[in-house]
Amino acid sequence: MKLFYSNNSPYARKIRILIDEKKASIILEKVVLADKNCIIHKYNPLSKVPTLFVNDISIFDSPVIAEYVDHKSGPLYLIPGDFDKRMLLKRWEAIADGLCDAAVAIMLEKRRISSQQNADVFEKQMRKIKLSLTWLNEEMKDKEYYLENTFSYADIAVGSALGYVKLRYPEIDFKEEYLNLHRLYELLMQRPSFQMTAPEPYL
Ligand SMILES: N[C@@H](CCC(=O)N[C@@H](CS)C(=O)NCC(=O)O)C(=O)O
Repeated sequence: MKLFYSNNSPYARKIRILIDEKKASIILEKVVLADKNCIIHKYNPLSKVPTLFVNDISIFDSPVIAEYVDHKSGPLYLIPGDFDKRMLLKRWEAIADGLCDAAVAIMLEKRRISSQQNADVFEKQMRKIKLSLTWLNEEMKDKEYYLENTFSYADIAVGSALGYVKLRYPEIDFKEEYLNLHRLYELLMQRPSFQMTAPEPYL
């Protein structure tokens, strides 16, 4: 079983953290998406990371991979089997992924030459980021972890998104504006799985 990932992908970081937390035996292979001949083209028609290759098939995208990894590497399940709890968790993952989508959209817009950049894109995506952070922050009120105050894949998904937003927007003062999320990230960063997958500023 092999996971293809790239260094600072927040979607891939979720899975790398999950793999480490579950002590799942999966080989990690780093790819560079910008390479024209990147091996990912062979494993995923969408050429995206993360991609999991197992039993001669490729599995994507990250929510699907997470289900697979958690299910196949029990018994400490980080995604609950109970339907209602699972829906709460999936909903959190959806916000976390949406947060990453907005942050990535701004980053891609910034990479365009300045005369082609669209101010509306920045404004629209930044609004999504701010509203999502406000929403998540409110949901973490009086809690240590999101789901039943117990560490789960919901915290991994949001923690990974927070790490990415912090990397790309260091000007956002989490302690001042989103204290509950600041506390959550500090707590998560005490875990080796989060420490060893922390995004690298120069990439
Ligand atoms: N919804 C996907 C998003 C994955 C994604 O967009 N990954 C980015 C890296 S952060 C990627 O592979 N981009 C390459 C591309 O879109 O060509 C998931 O959750 O796995």
